Amino acid sequence: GLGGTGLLPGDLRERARGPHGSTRAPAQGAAAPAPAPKRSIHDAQQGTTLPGTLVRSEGQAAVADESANEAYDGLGQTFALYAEAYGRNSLDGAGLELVASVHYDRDFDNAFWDGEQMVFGDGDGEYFNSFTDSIDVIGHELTHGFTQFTAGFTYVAQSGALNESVSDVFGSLVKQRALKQTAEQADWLIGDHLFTDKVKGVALRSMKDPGTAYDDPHLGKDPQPADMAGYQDLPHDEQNDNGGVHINSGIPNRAFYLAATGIGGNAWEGAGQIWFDVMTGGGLAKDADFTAFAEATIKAAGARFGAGGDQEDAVRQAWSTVKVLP
Ligand code: ASN
Ligand code: ZN
Repeated sequence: GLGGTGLLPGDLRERARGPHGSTRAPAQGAAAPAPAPKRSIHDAQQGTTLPGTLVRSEGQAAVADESANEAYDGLGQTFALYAEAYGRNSLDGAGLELVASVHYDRDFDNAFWDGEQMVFGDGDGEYFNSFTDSIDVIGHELTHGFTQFTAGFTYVAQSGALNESVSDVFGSLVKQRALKQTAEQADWLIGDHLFTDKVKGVALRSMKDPGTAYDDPHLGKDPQPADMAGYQDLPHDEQNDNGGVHINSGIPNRAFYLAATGIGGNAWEGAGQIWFDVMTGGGLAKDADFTAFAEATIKAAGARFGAGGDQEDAVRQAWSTVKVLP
């Protein structure tokens, strides 16, 4: 016989349960419970063993360590963007715990997502402050997790630059939403609190004006191109930033900025919703290039806001301005 334990064959049972293993839909009239974050912040104590010592978990009051509190709050703001703007329960859509470690290594000038958690360095103190100081950087790292669970863009060349850009997009949206800024009011900078006074620059990157974020004797000049005429076709190895993933991301970053300001209002509601729909829509290959991504956003804009509407026009115009589309 069927030998099953339930009434439905496996595939139907899966569908009845809904995506991402969620349980049944709430009874009619009942409000769906608001998803809540599950955060834990650890202290790597300037070592490289992860996650380190647990210093603050969900619901606990602020602690003495400022970096731990910044990480806790930034994780909360990022969770809130995904949950409240897009109805997504954490990075995986299934309530994934958000784990972060602060004080990673000594003089560590970076932050990263290691496939399972976020990691933040304190900066060297000479050129860089703590990497928890910028909420958009926290949103950036967490969004690498979101991308891993959705489009899964391969971290090399154009799909890698899309992976990087999507992290900047939602990182910036975390900040814009927290500050209640419209697309016009936002600064469109990534990491605007990371540089010390010693650095000639305003941030790690500018989505509005790629290539203008810094020009400094020690750090060099911001290498990002603003359109395809400046695309850097680099070797696909780690010494060359995996084919310029943090360089060429300037192109889709600026396309997002142009789409968001073209649509107007709150960027997380217009362009952000379109980019979110593309990331979660399942229609793109893991090695998608800029053109495939651009076409998907135009299609998603039409599907979400009306085919041939102003949003679709704004998105198409944005990709044309950065010379990804004619
Ligand atoms: N902060 C960088 C990033 O998230 C670290 C890295 O390249 N993995 O893109
Ligand atoms: Zn990144």
